[in-house]
Amino acid sequence: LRQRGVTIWLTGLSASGKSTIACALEQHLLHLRKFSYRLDGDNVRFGLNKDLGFDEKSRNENIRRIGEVSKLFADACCIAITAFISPYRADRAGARELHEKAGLGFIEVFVDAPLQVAEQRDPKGLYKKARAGEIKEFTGITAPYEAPENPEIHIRTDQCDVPEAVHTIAEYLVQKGFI
Ligand code: GGZ
Repeated sequence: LRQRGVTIWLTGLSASGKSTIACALEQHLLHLRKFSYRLDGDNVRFGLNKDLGFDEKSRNENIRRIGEVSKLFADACCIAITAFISPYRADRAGARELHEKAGLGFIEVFVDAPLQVAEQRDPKGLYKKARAGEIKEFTGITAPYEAPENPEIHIRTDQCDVPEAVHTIAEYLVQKGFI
């Protein structure tokens, strides 16, 4: 039986917990011997998308390309996990449409931490820099984040830990027959 291709699309503010959850989910799937691949800033923004910045047009293009690449992974019967802010609803809808038109699964996961919580975490000091005006167009501060209205999964990272988040996503995958 071939694995059904699907993309698990994590969206949320900087420091909301996307990368942490994506890594833990990838580990979990690895233990189950499921073929998965994680796309995040480290392997996309420094390679394929190194020509792109953070203005609105660049983010649109960033997400368009990631949508196409994750679709290719899903088409290869992989479980693609993407961890990008993806702040614009229309861009996420575009990625979803690409998958659905190709008969591939698309699971939008809202990794939800209140701005105040994300800003308190500030693991890289980026919020502080944004408040000081040292980073322009910073999501949540000086650039928009359009929260999902109907995500398949909604995870509140200020109310649950990483294993719980992974469990929620894995349960959904089982329920829908992806794993
Ligand atoms: C938001 C920024 C910015 C600006 C640099 N706004 O917390 P991080 O550091 O590790 O993750 C953030 C990452 C966001 O890149 P994405 O490709 O996920 O963004 S988008 O989907 O909107 O295209 C943050 C860092 O890059 N970063 N400048 N201005 N985040």
